[in-house]
Amino acid sequence: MPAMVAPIRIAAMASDRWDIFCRVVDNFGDVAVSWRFARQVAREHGKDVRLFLDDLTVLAKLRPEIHAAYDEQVLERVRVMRIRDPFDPVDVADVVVETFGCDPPDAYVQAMAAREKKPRWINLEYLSAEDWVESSHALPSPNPRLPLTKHFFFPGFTPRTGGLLREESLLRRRDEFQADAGAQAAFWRAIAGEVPPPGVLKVSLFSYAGAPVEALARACAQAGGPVWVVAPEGYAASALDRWRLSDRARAAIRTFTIPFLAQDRYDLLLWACDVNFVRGEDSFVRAQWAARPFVWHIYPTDDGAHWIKMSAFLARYTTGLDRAHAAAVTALWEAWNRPVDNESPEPVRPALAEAWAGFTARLDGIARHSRWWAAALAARRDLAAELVDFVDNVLE
Ligand code: TRH
Repeated sequence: MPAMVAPIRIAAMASDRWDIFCRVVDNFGDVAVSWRFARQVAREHGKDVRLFLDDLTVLAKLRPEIHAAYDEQVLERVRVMRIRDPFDPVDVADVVVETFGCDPPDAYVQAMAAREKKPRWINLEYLSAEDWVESSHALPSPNPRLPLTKHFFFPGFTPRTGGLLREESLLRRRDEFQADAGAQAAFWRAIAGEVPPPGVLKVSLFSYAGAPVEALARACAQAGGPVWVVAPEGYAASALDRWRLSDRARAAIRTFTIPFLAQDRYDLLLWACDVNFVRGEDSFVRAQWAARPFVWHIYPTDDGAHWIKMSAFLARYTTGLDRAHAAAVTALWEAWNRPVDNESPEPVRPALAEAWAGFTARLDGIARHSRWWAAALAARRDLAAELVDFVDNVLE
């Protein structure tokens, strides 16, 4: 069957051609990060970008403009291509980025090796706050068989890493939205059908299965409210829907399970809420740019390494917070990441209700810190700019 190709509208673009490869492991994050990065390299750095995906359904969920059935289409100056098998490596790019070690198709790698001017080859890695990242960042890895060298590029929170994804206009749009009561009211009417009255604590929920959602909802109700809890379609929303509110609870808490939001509208939810529960990698970073208190549900690994990863971030994030506020943040994060079924051998953690009460009692201080933290991160160049500079000026 001939490839389904949408009409190509874009004019010939800048000299440097970038091909970005991403394979969907699970969830949304891998594609979410790859799309954001591709869009930024195309829009802000004028590169001619192709984003190759093995599954377009995830991007279509994040960007409803995408047709999952099309093998080739253009969105926001990015040519979105399906990784077809067999893969026909038409005109290898100047720069090849594989995300999260996804390995471009072998035929493409062979074509890279055959190219007279060897492409610059980057492996864009997962985000971690752990110390070892600094010593691994930008390291070369010569290919054992082919005349090619791959460089590892690590996102991160310190100057000796690749930084974080942050679009040029992001913080300006955030500040405009957070200063515009009308825009926020319109957003709430659109997602909840009404505007939260003044004084309501607005909480957004995005988690993996196993997060103690019901315990949190109960804690919100016990804390006396008023609280609005908003959960886009997913694990947390299903758990909220299953939770049978008692009359007393109904007085203090309102829950809203809403459709999955397009990626750029999800930012509005984070900007509009007072506390954001996020997960994975991309929403974790977006919550930090929202400059609002947040709680991270980290992707659990069987070996428990996720606790080390979370502690490494907490050690950086709580720097500058006094002991009581740092303890309140840590207690809630740890209680939230404790799987509902406490079979695991780990030591007993503070009850979620206690941790929630401690966190909300210190919310003003944590909110101030979240703004300081976002501003400190924003003082650094963003990841796309760092990577383009690395490729154009360091590797060239
Ligand atoms: O979907 P995730 O759990 O993805 C994660 C990461 O890829 C992580 O690196 C990997 O280890 C793990 O999977 C296996 O979480 P993440 O990274 O936050 O990506 C979710 C994306 O979905 C993010 O871009 C925000 C977006 N989103 C929306 O666009 N609309 C929504 O309504 C919601 C709730 C999220």
